[in-house]
Amino acid sequence: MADLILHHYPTSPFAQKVRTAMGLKKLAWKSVIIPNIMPKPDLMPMTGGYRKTPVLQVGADIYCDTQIILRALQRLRPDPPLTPAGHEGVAEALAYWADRTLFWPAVGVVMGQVGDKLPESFRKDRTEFSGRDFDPVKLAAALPMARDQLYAGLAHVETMLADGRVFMLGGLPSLADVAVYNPVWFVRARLGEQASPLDRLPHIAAWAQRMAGFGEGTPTELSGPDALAIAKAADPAIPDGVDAHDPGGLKAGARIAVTPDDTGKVPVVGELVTLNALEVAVRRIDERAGTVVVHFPRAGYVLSPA
Ligand SMILES: N[C@@H](CCC(=O)N[C@@H](CS)C(=O)NCC(=O)O)C(=O)O
Repeated sequence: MADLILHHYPTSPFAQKVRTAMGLKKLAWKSVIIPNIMPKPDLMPMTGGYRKTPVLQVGADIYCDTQIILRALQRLRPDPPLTPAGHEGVAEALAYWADRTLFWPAVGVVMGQVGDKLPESFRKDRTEFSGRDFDPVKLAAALPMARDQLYAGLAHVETMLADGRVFMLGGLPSLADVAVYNPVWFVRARLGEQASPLDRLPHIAAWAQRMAGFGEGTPTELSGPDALAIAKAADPAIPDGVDAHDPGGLKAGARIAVTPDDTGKVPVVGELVTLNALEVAVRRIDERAGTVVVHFPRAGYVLSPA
């Protein structure tokens, strides 16, 4: 069974989403620490330009974005499930809602308070990454708005937990929990457990302790160059194939670009090998990584001919 190799850095909330899933599943995994700003010289040969954190590597298969990373984890290490039987759709939908609506307000809450303590190189990188000026003064001014948005979103989760259930969907933890834990963890880690608006969400506070209790599984360090050597020595898994009736009309083998629709909008170009409602994957060849297949979720990604 090929190793699970996570390319990440400790302070990344989206990486925490995956590390918590590793803990929930009690997995052993390899940890490659990447820089938190560009350049990322050992990651780019693998992804072909995708620069976000985290990335999961399994041999010569490279999974970009936590949506597809967690689906890959689920397929490769199914027990215990991240999407309990009968709750798959609701778990995925809640996770996507959390990724898209809770993360940025949480970033606003944190950066509105510590933005002025971060180095100029980080501020410059995040301005480029997000297309929005990372100006500590503007971030501090926007703090009340970010706090209110986070409070409004988390209030729904507080309501779910208020009936005494242990996790968001009932007695078992799911993808929905690890996704909501990402922004909650970020605020707790950077500002403390009592930071506003968490101080007004007691059910979430108790649930967050339970989530922290899963830990992060068992990571072992690996270097970036060693991870590249593993990719080069491996063959990608046989791809799922292209849905001939996909509404976009793209055909297997087409040369396409896959680009995130929100931040870090760097196109990844390759030959289309998988396309369905949930996934798009391209094959590409790199001098250092060899032949790799780079997988993305379909939601949140723009496909164009290249
Ligand atoms: N939709 C992506 C979002 C990932 C994301 O935005 N990650 C942040 C860190 S938490 C990032 O890439 N920041 C810039 C960087 O690490 O270079 C996912 O689910 O993985």
